[in-house]
Amino acid sequence: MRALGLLSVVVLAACSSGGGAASPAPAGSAPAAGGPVAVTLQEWAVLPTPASAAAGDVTFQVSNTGPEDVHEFVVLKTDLDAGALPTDDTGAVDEAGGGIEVVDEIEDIPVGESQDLTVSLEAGKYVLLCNIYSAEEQEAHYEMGMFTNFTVE
Ligand SMILES: [Cu+2]
Repeated sequence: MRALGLLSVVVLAACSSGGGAASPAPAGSAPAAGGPVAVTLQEWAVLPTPASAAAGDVTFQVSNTGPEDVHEFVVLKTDLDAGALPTDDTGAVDEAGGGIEVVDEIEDIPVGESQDLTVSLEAGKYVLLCNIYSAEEQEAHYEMGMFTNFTVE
């Protein structure tokens, strides 16, 4: 029994210390920490599943389900709450504003389409949002509710 216990400890250690980007997850393995994050963009929400990820390379699989508007996907590193970001006159987030740092983004995802974005994230607090402003409709998608907090552990 004792030997078995030791063995499992060794196996766990080997798994957690392994890898980096060069080792793809084995096919058929259950999604775990480090798996992709599915994100739905819609009027008016940003819905990540799960709402957190392990530090390292994180892949967001982003789908715009509309039903009508083009959306974008922005990853911000910030300690601010998702609903309290600095905004400009239109109500869109000021991406050069204090306390936020743009990590990366996917611009203009048409309704019904999906795109992936892989970014290297350290542990901390993040915000995922759509920062489109439609002059025609005078709608800042951020103001309409397209934001959410996201945690990297
Ligand atoms: Cu949007």
